Amino acid sequence: MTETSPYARKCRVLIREQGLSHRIAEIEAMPLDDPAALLDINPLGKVPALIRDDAAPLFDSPLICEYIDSLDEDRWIPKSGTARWRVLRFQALADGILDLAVGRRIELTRPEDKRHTYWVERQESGILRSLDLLEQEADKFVGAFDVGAMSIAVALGYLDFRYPESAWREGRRRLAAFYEKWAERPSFQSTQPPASA
Ligand SMILES: N[C@@H](CCC(=O)N[C@@H](CS)C(=O)NCC(=O)O)C(=O)O
Repeated sequence: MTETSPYARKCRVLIREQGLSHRIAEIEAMPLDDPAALLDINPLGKVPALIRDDAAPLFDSPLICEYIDSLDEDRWIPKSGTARWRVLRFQALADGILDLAVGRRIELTRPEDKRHTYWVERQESGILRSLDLLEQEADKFVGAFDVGAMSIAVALGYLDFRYPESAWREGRRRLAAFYEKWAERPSFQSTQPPASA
């Protein structure tokens, strides 16, 4: 994991919320350095990745969250029914916001003559449309403690971290109030990305 990765943060928050810190160790790996220890367990070269004692390593945060959730009685991903699809849908939307926000940041760090405004604008529009949908549907996840709500809070935290100038709260009162509550939780406080990164 890296402390700045929002995908890793989803897994780290879940580990804390489910009281599993004594069973899962967190090892720092910088994916862009291509460390052999990471490539050995995840050929995609991305974090997070999870080593298990008795089975193949896992990668991709939705899969790792599903695995972590299976280790505890208190389910943050319902096993079946409408609730399962609601939670997984919100996780997919939150992860999609992250994909767009991370992609946009990569695009913006290129030298100006190599940047594609088309992609930056497309990513921006996708983020804004998704935030609007979340504001509209807030009653479906506000007050819930599950992987869907948690992933949304992690995505909003990432916008604050990497786009401090973003006015995502404007016109999205319910989403802003939802995030404030999550940001106070010990699982969020102890997984804050370092201010200097
Ligand atoms: N879909 C993956 C995305 C993971 C991901 O893109 N992680 C970033 C760090 S924030 C990474 O490792 N990037 C290195 C790379 O793309 O080569 C997940 O949900 O875990």
